[in-house]
Amino acid sequence: MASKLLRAVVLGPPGSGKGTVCERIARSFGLQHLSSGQFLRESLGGGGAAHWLFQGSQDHFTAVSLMPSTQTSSLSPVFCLHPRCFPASHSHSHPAACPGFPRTLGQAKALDGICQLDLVISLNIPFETLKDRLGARWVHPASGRVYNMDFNPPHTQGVDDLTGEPLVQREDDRPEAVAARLRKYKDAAKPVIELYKSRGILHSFSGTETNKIWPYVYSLLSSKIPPILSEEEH
Ligand code: G5P
Ligand code: MG
Repeated sequence: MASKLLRAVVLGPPGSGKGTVCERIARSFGLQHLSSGQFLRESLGGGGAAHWLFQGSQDHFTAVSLMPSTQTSSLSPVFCLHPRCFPASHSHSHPAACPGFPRTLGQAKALDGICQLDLVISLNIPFETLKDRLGARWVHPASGRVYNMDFNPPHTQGVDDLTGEPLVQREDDRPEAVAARLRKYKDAAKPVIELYKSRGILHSFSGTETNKIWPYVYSLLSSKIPPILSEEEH
């Protein structure tokens, strides 16, 4: 079993299940779940802060700072803030799983200046499946909890299970917005995927169901770091 920190990211198009898979990784391996999209939404909702800090819990955290220009598409990570991010000699085995980052070749190169990734998990899901999933997604804005009317519906329709607060549909889940997001993702992601493939660290998982992909992701990570939950307990 490896004893160093594992640096991993999860990539995939909108609706591919990055958030769902990372939430399972976080619970199964005792990690913090970081989402660049969630931070972005919170920051923009809060008036467009000029600076975001992504950080996990305790002393094993990933901090990536994004400095926006005028458009979200030109975000670039500028530094990994904390010296304890990805320490070279660490006595524990803790991965950093960050869904949706890096999203462009520029971000991938900037990340190279911060650390070398060990593992990239890429989710390949058919376009039609993505559209269906996003159309049925409901979120709890305050926590980022994600539901799907087919896959993981809330106990009571339209209401968050934990807080009882109303669920909303994301603005960018409207069908016309989804099509534009998918196009944008495809163009930006291709060179990123190629880069990690050429480095031999890309692990691609294809399918239409997260529950069928998950055992393979779990098995891959379990071979590198010790889980705290079994595969079924996510
Ligand atoms: P986000 O928030 O990262 P996207 O577009 O990359 O947004 P998104 O939409 O959040 O990704 P996801 O996390 O990949 O999708 O998918 P998910 O939420 O887990 O699953 C989608 C739905 O399907 C959910 O309802 C889930 O319950 C359901 N589901 C999961 N598995 C199954 C299944 O097997 N079956 C079924 N039926 N349902 C399932 O980023 C938002 C925007 O911010 C910007 C970008 O513009 C991005 O579009 N952004 C960045 N910009 C620049 N740089 C960055 N690094 C950026 N990060 C974000
Ligand atoms: Mg997400």
